[in-house]
Amino acid sequence: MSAALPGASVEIWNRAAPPSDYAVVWRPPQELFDAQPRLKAIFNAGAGVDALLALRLPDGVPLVRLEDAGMADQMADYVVHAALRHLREFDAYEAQARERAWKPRPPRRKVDFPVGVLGFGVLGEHVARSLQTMGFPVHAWTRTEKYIIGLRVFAGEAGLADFLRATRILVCLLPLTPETRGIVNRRTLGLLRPEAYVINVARGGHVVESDLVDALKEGRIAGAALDVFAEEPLPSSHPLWNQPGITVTPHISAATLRDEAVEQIARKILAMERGEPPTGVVDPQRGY
Ligand code: OXD
Repeated sequence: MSAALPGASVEIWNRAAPPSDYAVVWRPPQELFDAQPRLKAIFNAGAGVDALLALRLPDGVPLVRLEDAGMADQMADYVVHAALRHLREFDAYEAQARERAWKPRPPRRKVDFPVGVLGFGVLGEHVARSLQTMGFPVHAWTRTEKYIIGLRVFAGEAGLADFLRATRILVCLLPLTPETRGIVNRRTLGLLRPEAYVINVARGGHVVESDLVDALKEGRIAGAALDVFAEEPLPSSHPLWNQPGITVTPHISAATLRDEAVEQIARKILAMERGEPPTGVVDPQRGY
């Protein structure tokens, strides 16, 4: 940040830090905001702001999230990989290879694996387009009505059931808000196409983990690739660790890239200093 903003005084936050104009944060303590009365903006060094919105933030100070900043590509890699790995049954081939079993399985076609992307922000759109480029049929679900070229969109509570019925691979890329918490649950999993697969790269709070495990055990879904969990790090005793069909990764689907994040935040600070409003400002009512 110092290199990107010559002339600015940049400090690691500490309790005795003087009042600052801008805060760049990731999961900060409440104390930081209580001790910083003069902030002009808060920059979140990530895409999801759920942890921040759980705090008491100063009134009227814009909260700005990262927009892409190198995360969309990583997210697309992760989701496309998980979808292909499921489609082409690599888990089964890896198990067969351990037994030295040469056993080709019947081919599966992408057309039979329509992907439903929950959430269509910057990351959701890039992921959806990447899946389309790979040849998957893709549709999306958004909170409010949207017209998106070349992609079927289901909207709102009214569109959710039809969205799920059309989905065999469910990708969650929603912000975590009171409305979206627990959205992947027994009822919604039950509406998916048979042998559905779930990819969660958003927040653990979107998925009712016990419902997911039950759906898997009861054969209602085929499996899941999970990058995020209700409790992180995932406790070593958690049943998700050794559930056949579930792939666990440690919240790595899209890391904040330092150079990209610094460049974006510095650009927005400079814009604000010129009196221009930054993009990516969170609407606290909406929750993203
Ligand atoms: C983010 C994250 O929100 O890394 O950026 O989870």
